Amino acid sequence: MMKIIERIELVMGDITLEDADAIVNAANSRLAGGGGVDGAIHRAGGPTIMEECRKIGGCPTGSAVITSGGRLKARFVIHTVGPVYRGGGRGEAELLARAYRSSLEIARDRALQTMAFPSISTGVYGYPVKEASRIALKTVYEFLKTNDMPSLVRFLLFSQSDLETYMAAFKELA
Ligand code: AR6
Repeated sequence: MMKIIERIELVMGDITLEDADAIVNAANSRLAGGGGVDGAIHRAGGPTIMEECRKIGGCPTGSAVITSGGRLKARFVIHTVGPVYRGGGRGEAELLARAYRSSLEIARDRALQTMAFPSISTGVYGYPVKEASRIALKTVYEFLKTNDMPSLVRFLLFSQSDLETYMAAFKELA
């Protein structure tokens, strides 16, 4: 049996270039597109992703939906919605954990082997990266303990500083 920790990778880079079965988008609840990683995924993947999002219609905070990957290398995009950070006392931690869990459940149910996450909620939505990284890694770690799929989860961090913050949280895991 592969150790759980070996099924999690942290790298710096652009998630739109990832060659995974699915990449995760940090979307908004209207699935309306926007800036940040959402804008980058729709630009790189082309208009079919937005057409599918329109048909789906929306996604509550903490939930996730799946579309094709359009022109991306990734076969699918899992769109999830993290919480807007409002100080931490409004259930943000649980909602952020749920966003990760919902995405992982979709990947598992589709029998996807590999998936890549950005750092959900830590851009426009203002979640402090240190706290968010702990929640992200803990949630993925706990999920992988009881699920064989996905077999590999990669975090695509967009800056050296985010990568370092995630690496520190990763060391606290096991
Ligand atoms: N690859 C990987 N990470 C990226 C990329 C990329 N190409 N581009 C940005 N990031 P954000 P949120 C990082 O703001 O906080 C949108 O408008 C970015 O540096 O994309 O969940 C949506 O429509 C940051 O570390 O997502 C929503 O309205 C991380 O991705 C809202 O923003 C997340 O930042 C969601 O806000």
